[in-house]
Amino acid sequence: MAKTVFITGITGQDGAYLAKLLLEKGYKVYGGYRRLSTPNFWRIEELAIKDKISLLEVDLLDSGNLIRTLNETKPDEVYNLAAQSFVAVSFEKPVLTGQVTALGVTNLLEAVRIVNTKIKLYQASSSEMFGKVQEIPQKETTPFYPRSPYAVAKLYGHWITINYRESFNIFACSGILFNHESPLRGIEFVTRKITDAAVRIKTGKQDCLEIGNLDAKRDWGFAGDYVRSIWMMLQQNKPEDFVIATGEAHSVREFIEQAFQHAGFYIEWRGTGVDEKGIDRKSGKVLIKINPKFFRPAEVEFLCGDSSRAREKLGWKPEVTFSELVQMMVQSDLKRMEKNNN
Ligand code: NAP
Ligand code: F7E
Repeated sequence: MAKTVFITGITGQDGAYLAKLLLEKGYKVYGGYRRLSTPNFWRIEELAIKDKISLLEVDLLDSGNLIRTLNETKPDEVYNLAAQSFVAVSFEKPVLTGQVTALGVTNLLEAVRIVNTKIKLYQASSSEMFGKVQEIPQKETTPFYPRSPYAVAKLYGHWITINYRESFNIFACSGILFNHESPLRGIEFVTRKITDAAVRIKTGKQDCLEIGNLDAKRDWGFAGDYVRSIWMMLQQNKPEDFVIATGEAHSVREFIEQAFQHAGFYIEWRGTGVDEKGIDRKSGKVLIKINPKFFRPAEVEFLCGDSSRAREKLGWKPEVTFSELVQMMVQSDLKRMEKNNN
């Protein structure tokens, strides 16, 4: 019989890719979205799956709403992808971030505990929990050192998931996913901000890109590859936590260089610190400027993951390389620009 799944955060990047994957696998998919005055379904529309998903208004802050949702949908698997997921905003809205990204997880776990402890649950943990890294590369046993209210909230979500597994024998897994990007990435995150800007500058719609810390390094993978891993986690015989990463770290600077190259610009760097500028070699125009408003109160300078456990036990590996990812994102933004002319 076809399995039923309930995904929180269906309007987000991972929600869209995971729903597509599970529909292809024959699941009946329920997707939870929070009510907004203007619906935000562009990702599931772009993947042409909106009509195949049963969409439900669900807020992680409302425990009764979650209990009723699980009672009505009777899922075999629940994927908790909803969160206030933007690190920069978490410094401005630390309480809201804690309510949604931390306590929201407990609301959902409680709903599982009350409705049916046989439901398998996935919790979206994050490499941000490693923060000021205590070991290189980071793996499941690396001690955590969160550096933002977001990372602190995710750490709570991570441990409460483990606690419910140990206390109530719930099949709950936590995936410690490193940064994963795609053409469906939110525009506020650095990768999509860069690819969008490269295309807008190329088409004369923007003069330059204002950016923060050029030297932060991340282990960036492709979201399509990463949602495969989270489904695999729930198909195991016993619940376990996994690090998901490519094992390669690249800087924001490198991401800019490659993205701008795909848009036809060769960036040369001049100056230092906040006065550093990225200049187009051909025209001499300044295309990249530093704006300290994009610096974080506490930065995560370097992340690079070791996903050996997932590769061995799940048989997972990433398919898309860093260069392919950058190219895919620029090309998709170019196509969007041509289609929408904005
Ligand atoms: P995303 O695009 O920002 O999506 C987050 C989703 O959460 C959106 O659908 C959002 O709805 C929803 N949401 C926010 N507050 C909610 C609330 N109170 N109730 C219900 N839904 C709410 O994030 P993503 O990149 O897909 O990431 C998915 C999950 O993985 C998140 O938990 C994120 O923190 C975590 N994660 C992401 C990465 C990464 O690199 N992408 C890495 C590690 C972990 P709206 O559309 O209405 O805002
Ligand atoms: O920043 C630097 C910034 O916002 C990456 C979320 O999905 O991944 C994501 O969190 C780096 C940071 O992602 C700008 O300071 C420089 O060092 O793209 P980001 P993030 O903070 O790594 C983790 C794994 C998650 O769990 C989160 O949900 O880039 N940076 N200049 C900038 N970042 C942004 N956003 N904007 C800039 O202008």
